[in-house]
Amino acid sequence: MAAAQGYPLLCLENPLLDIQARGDAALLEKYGLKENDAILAEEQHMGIYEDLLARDAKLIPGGAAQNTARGAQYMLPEQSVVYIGCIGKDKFGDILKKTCEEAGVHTEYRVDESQPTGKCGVVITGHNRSMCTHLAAANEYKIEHLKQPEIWSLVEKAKFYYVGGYHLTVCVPAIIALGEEAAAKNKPFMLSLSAPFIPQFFKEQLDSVLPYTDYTFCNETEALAYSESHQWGTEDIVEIAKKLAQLPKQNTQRPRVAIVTQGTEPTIVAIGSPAGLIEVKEFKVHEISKDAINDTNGAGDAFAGGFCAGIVGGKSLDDSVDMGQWLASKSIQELGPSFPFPKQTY
Ligand code: 26A
Repeated sequence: MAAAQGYPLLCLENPLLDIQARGDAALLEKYGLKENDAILAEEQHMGIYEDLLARDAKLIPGGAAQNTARGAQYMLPEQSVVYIGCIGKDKFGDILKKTCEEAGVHTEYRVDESQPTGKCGVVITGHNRSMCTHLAAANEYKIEHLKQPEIWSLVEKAKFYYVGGYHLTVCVPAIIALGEEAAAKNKPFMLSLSAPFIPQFFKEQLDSVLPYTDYTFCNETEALAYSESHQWGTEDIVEIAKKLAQLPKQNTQRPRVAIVTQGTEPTIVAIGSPAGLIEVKEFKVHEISKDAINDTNGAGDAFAGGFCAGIVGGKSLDDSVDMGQWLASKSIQELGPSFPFPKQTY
């Protein structure tokens, strides 16, 4: 049952179950995958899930923004986060729902009767992960679901929004509806670029929602892909962050903050201003020894989760970045996009 007072943070994207196993160069080559990438599965990729299961794959709840939702809830008081997306009527869907419940995240899934729950094949090689996603039911999210009175009332009650950029492949009108609501009521709207293929192949969709963003997250490869697809002519991450921060904005009451994570390198934060002056800050990551890393799948989602927890909790920008880096360092010590249990405190 939805809490009468709603949930301060509302997250939207594609609920997926990760099928994750260690792989090797031969497996990557068989499916034409790069060692560190995220793609949408096509016909020729469909065998990868069986291949991963044959390698003793683990089933781990995933979906980038669903990971972020669980991460934010990990650091916030109870009943702080609601997550929406579309699952199938099957065992995988049940696993996702249960995991969110256990993590304290309230879900309002649309359940599609015809498609199975989406899945993401994750091939781990060393500290890299290659992801191949079959969206299936996740692709069936429709604006009508968001506009149902009981869902829209949660949208109105929310005070912060986080959308995974991967949803740009699914339902742009839903993202815009959230962006409009956020801008009209001066509520922060946060979006991750998610993967290089989003600025490359979903450029128009991305550019139609970027004006709504108050916080824009990406990693260095996504920043470079954005710069390239927009012919900015620069590979300098600080320059790209500054340009992202200065892109046109719907809600002029807030500056845009562009946040670029770079693996173990410092996180770059650029803060725009109406006068065109841009402040740039750098934050060192929370270092852990290489041996302590389990896998980096979901590191960026965890960063966004910790950061959102900071913003929702009324913390400063600097503190929120630090919370993101703390949660990311915790997540990469776990298998897949998970967080330590019993709960550790920041
Ligand atoms: C549309 N695509 C490609 C995707 C995803 C995705 N989540 C939503 N949509 N491709 C991979 N992921 C998720 O990213 C997480 C790691 O950042 C995986 O499910 C994984 O949990």
